[in-house]
Formats: sequence, structure tokens, C-alpha cells
Amino acid sequence: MANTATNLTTNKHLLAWVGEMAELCQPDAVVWCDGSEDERKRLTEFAVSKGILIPLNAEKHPGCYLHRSNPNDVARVEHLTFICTKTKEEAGPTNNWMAPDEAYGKLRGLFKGSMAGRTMYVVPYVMGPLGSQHSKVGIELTDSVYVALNMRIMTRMGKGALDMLGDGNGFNRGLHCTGDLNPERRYICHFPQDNAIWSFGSGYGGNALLGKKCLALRIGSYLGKKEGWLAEHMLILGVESPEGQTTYVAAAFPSACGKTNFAMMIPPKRFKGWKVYTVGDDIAWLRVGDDGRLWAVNPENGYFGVAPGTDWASNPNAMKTIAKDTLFTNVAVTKDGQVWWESMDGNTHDELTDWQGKPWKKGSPDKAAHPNSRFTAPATNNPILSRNVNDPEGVPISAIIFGGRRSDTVPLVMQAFNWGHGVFMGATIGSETTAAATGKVGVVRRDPMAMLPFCGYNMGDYFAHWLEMQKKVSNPPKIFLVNWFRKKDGKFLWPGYGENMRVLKWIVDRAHVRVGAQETPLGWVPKEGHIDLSGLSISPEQVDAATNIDVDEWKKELESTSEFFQQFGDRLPKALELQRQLLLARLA
Ligand code: SAT
Ligand code: MN
Repeated sequence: MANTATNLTTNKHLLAWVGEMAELCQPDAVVWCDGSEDERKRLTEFAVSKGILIPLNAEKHPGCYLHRSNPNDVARVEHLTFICTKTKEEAGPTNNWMAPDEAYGKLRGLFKGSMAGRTMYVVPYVMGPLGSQHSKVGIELTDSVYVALNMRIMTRMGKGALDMLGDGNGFNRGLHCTGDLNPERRYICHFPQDNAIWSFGSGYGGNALLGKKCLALRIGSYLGKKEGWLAEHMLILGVESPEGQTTYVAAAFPSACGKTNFAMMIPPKRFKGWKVYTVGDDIAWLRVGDDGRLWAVNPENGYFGVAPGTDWASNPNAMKTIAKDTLFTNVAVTKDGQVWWESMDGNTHDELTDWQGKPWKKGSPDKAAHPNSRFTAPATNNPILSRNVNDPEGVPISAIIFGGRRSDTVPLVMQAFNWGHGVFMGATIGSETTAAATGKVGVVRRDPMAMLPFCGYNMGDYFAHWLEMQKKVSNPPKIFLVNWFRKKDGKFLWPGYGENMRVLKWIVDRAHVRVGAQETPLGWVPKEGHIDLSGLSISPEQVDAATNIDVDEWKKELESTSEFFQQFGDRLPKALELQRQLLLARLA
């Protein structure tokens, strides 16, 4: 069997493991990825020759390609995602659990001979800046050239990872095979205690790019608990004031709730001299620094963003980011090979090719682009990329924002009274489900810290870990809850996008204790006039509706919180139930 390892590594743990997995999967060849430009060209040409990638209009989209997934494989599959800890209790009530022996047994059967006639790519990668003591090395073995090319964009992939690993054994062992894409034979299994991930039967982003949700969040959160840090589903941004002071903020929202847009926001004209810089759009690793502050690193190196809703009006920086060297998945294409999705430029095209490669005509009831169609773009394309993204210690966080997609109940913005109250806010957020995961769209579910699908251990213990962190963070960030998605008569009340700067500015001012606030039973809210609304064409009634607190809605909310809490039994920290009781009392 051809094997290209020789000049890249002599790590005997790694060589032995790759050998063992190749023995199991029986690929025709094993190709080690070095991350070079040459390799990118070679893999891309191969993918094009097989129809896995389709070249786009080279003038309008230089270096860009389209990939079409199997229509049954276009989102994360939470019901097929497992946490395989020794006991069910360790995985907790919000995760699917399988015993490690059973999972290894079942998947071994699936992986056996699964790569015959195919190539196994060995993809070495680092989550976090190269050389940082906080970064983690992973090796993903995959039979998908699409996965290898995506990992090249999303992580620090190649020789640098092998150099960082040296002859160590502490790497994440990821095994991925596309298989026949039969949903009956699809499993995404995590073994936190072995630092291993086995994923079979899907080629889709979150299921197959193992560095992202699998390592950086599920395994990461488990390691965070063990090692005293936090792996979170958060964007990180820096806000620079006209005076040149930069404030870093981390914000957790569920998938497809606008994290990328928020992280790349352009402040409205009214905010002359204010600038926003992106550190990350999806994942944050948070540690306590020697100064007692919380420091955040973005472990990723690219953006795997939702295409629909990304356009020149909503996110010009994202449009610039995806202008070159970007892989598109399940978007529509125009006659001349340009990408297109709903929201892009109205329905100006009479005919398109839809995400499944079928002809599409204006007025068709079907969407041309899949609602969860994606772009994979290098972070270095981002015109407002923070110059601190590669800082091994990360950036100091002054505010944490939690949010969800809620058409009612949750007001535009509130600040928690203290860390414990903030953890309660985060632990109880709900959100209406989106197309990022398979299943019904638009139903409210509790999604604590936006981590429900991504917490690699018992969520009750995760809450306790968050509360514990307070002891270590002597200079903690302030915690906020926001909701951009409140509706009246089916219409959004708040304009969102760049206008969120108005709320962000208040948050930054609060973080520096520069402005007062109004106390309510739920938390501190802006005083009248403290959120700058000038130049916005929304009525005062609309603002009232967006910021309104309805006691009856909140009583219902707290009942739903109670139901959610009950499933954790003894593992729910008492401090959280106490927060709920206190809030009930304040509302009475
Ligand atoms: O599909 S991914 O998990 O990669 C992205 C997301 O759902 O946030
Ligand atoms: Mn995400």
C-alpha cells in the first residue's frame, strides 16, 4: 500500500495508530497531508476530476469551488451523535450515550474494509494558534478529499501540526469515513476518556470536520472541565472606540442565529470612529489569565458560515471574505457559474441550478439554495480580522453575551446582577430551532450556553464547572442576555445586523462601568435614552415592544426552566435552582 508518511514524521505512536486504522479500513493508499499550496492544487484537481468539486466562475470567484452533498446529508444529526463515556451518568440526560465497548464494536464493523478502493488522507491539524501551550493537536483520518480540503481552511493543518506534536502521544485520534451515506449506518461517536472521535456515514461539516464541533467543543468541553478552562460555542470580537480602546466580547448563540454576522459587524454611520474586529465566529476557548481575567482564543482558522442571510446588505465583510479561495456547499449557481442563495439580490435570476444540481425557475416553491448551505473561507480573507487572532494567550474578555432566537418573552438586552446570575441566564436560554440540525425547525428548546448539542459530558456538571470558574476569575467579565429576534404580528421588532452595534455599545459601556442601568426583577436594562436610537426608523412603540418584560410570559418561562432542570436530578447545582426561586420571588 502506498504511504507518504516517511518524510513528515517519525512519531511512533502516530505511525502505529495510522497503521492500525489503515489495517481496519483497508484503503488503497494512505496520503499524509502537509498543508502545502502544492498539495491543495493536487487535491483540488483530483476532487474536480471526480465531480466532488465544481469550479465556479473563475473571474467572479477566483479559487472557489462548489460541492453538492447527498440530499440526505446536509446538517448535523444530533440523534446520531453519541457521547461514549464509561457510564451513562457521565454523558448526562441531554446527550445520547453508548457504552465505549459497544460503540467501538459497532463502528469497527462499519469501518472494516470501508476504504477499499479509496484513499485514506491523514490530516494533522492544530486547534488554536501554532505553538500555543493551550492549543490541541488532532489527527483526522478521512476518505473524503472534501473533508481534507475543508480542514485545510478551518484549522492550522499540515506539517506545522506534526512539528508541534513532535513524538508526543497526546493527540486527538479522529477516524472518519463517508461510507455509503446511508442514514441507518451513520454514527458520530465521541470517546472523551480516550480523546478519540469516530464518525461514520456523513460528509457534512459538523459531522465530518472533526476539529470543529467534535474536538473543539465536545471533547474540548470535557478537557476544559478536567483542566480548568471552558470550551464554548461563542464568537469573539473586539470593539475599538474612537479613542482607540479595544474591548473584547464573547457571545454564545445557537447555530444559524447570526454569530458570523455579529462577529463581522460594521457599526452604523452614527458610530463614527467605532470599529469591530473579528477574533472568531463560532468557538472560544476561555482560560483564566495570571491577571484573574478571562482570556479567549479562537481555536479555528476559518469560517464555516451559513450562506442564506449573508449578503451585501447584511454582512459586507463576509461577502469580501468569501470572494476568493472559498468552498461553497449546497448553494445555487447562476448560468455563468456564480453562487446564489435566497436573500442575495432578490429574485433577479429567471433560471438557476439549485443545490441539488437541478434546473430551477423563478417562482418555484422550492428553495434554490439549501437553507443550511455553507461557505468555508479562510480567516485571513476577513478584512476586519483582529491582529490578535494568533496571540497564543488570546484576548481578555470584558463581557459575555448569551442569546437565542425568541419571538417572544426575552427583551432586547439585560445584564446579570453577578456571575451566578449570569450563569443562570446562560443555562436557561431557549431558542427556536434552525436548519443547522436535522429535525423540526422553529420550535423553542432550552439550549444552555448554546451548548446543548455540543457539551461532551453531563450538563449538570457543566453548570457546576461554570459556577466553579468564579473562584478562579477574580476579575470576571460582565454577563448579558440579548434577543435580536423578538416579533410582533410576525415581524421582527429590532432591525438587527449592524444596528446591533447600538446594543453592543451599551454592553461595552456597562462592562467599563461608564453608564448606569435600570434595575428590573430580571436584571439590569438600559435606562431610557442610553441606547442610541438616532437615525433608526423604528417607532418608540416598537422599541417598547422589543424591550418589554411581560411577567406572565416570564412565569411560563420559569416553569419551562424548572422542567428542564429536573432532568439533571442531583447533578443540578443547587445555586441554579436558587437563582430560579429568587427570580420567581422578585417577579411575584
Ligand atoms: O454544521 S456545523 O456544526 O459545522 C455548524 C453549526 O451547526 O454551527
Ligand atoms: Mn456553531
